[in-house]
Amino acid sequence: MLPVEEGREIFLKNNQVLVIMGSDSDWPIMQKALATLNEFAIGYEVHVASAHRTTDRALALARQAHYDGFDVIIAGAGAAAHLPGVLAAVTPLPVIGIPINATALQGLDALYAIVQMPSGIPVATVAIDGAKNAALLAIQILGVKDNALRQKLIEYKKQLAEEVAIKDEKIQESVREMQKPQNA
Ligand code: C2R
Repeated sequence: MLPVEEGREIFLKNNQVLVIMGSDSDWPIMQKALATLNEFAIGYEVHVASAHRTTDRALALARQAHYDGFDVIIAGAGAAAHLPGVLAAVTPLPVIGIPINATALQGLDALYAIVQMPSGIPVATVAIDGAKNAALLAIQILGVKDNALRQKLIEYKKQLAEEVAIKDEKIQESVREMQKPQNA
């Protein structure tokens, strides 16, 4: 049973992941997270909201998220990326931050802003533009209590390993080719 705060509505939407990006300019990168959530058939809702430009809206989304049935928040932002940390400040849900490469500092500004959270308010930070990993981490969090999803993750990792084995075989062929005597 979800905790009920006075005056707050509970409205379960059956979407497990709330995705927020600081601007629509983050969309090309953020789409990669959505593609991975689609691959695992995870329901999500997506919004543009900014801790700087639409502070009240960003706070409202984060404060409402667990009442709406979300389990994880993914937040992507570039530049002085305060968004993920501000969302994390007002939600009990885990927040995964994606530093977006959006300025002359090529994502380092966002990386530092997201990863260097003060003690007490963690944000799980993935690589610069690492939207796919953000989705995978969200799915792994959801998989903690969902055996079917965990099984899908096991299959996914097997598939990754098979792809590496195929790459290794191709490289072996190239190496054999290079090692053939030249003027045979
Ligand atoms: P524009 O392209 O709209 O100028 O945004 C966005 O995530 C984007 O990467 C440039 C960059 O600013 C970021 N942004 C933040 C925040 N709001 C927008 N870092 C925030 O509240 O942290």
